[in-house]
Amino acid sequence: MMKLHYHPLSTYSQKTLMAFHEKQVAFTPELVTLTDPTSRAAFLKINPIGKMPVLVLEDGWKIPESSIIIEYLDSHFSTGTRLIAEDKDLARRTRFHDRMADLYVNDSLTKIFFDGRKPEAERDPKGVAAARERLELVFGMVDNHLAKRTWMMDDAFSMADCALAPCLGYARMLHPFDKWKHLTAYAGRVMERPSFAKVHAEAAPYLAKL
Ligand SMILES: N[C@@H](CCC(=O)N[C@@H](CS)C(=O)NCC(=O)O)C(=O)O
Repeated sequence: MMKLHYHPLSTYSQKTLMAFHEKQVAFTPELVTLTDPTSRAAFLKINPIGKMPVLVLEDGWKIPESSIIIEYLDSHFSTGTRLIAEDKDLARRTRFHDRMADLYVNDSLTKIFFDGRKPEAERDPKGVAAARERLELVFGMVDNHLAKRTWMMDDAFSMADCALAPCLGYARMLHPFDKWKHLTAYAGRVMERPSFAKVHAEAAPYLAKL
């Protein structure tokens, strides 16, 4: 069976886990703990860049990058939710929202999260301020986009939601978004989505130890 190398607290891992659950595709979980030297060394052999998740197929082929893993799942499994529309224009729009969530929401939150765990002297207040400014901008854009939509791609749950949903769990703690009503309502729908609920439950014991 294919193996997913990931950690339950990693947002990019959560994104692919949601896709696996949405598509009802089975996999063997391989936990990566980057703070553990043995686990880290083993993972670097799989992905020298050191970023999770990575999907390893039965024939040994390795697929890093969360969006590429989802592209693989969606094109090889017709079960469950279609995550990237067949229509080329809808697919392009899905990929655009996926990029927005990864590059501007996820990476901004990551900056804030890891900065907060550094000793005072090593912190980067300017970088964190820039990350918060970007989040303000993008949350406003997403809120406006969601005003008349259930999911990022209208009525169809997609890869764009798999990318955004895990970010919102962390945003609640790091950069609350209550002032954006449509985004807040969307976050409520996300919490009720079984694929997210499963990911959230798997992360909970690890989150409690942070
Ligand atoms: N573009 C990558 C980003 C993956 C990523 O940044 N993963 C984080 C965890 S959420 C990671 O592995 N960080 C470890 C590190 O940067 O050393 C993807 O979409 O998979």
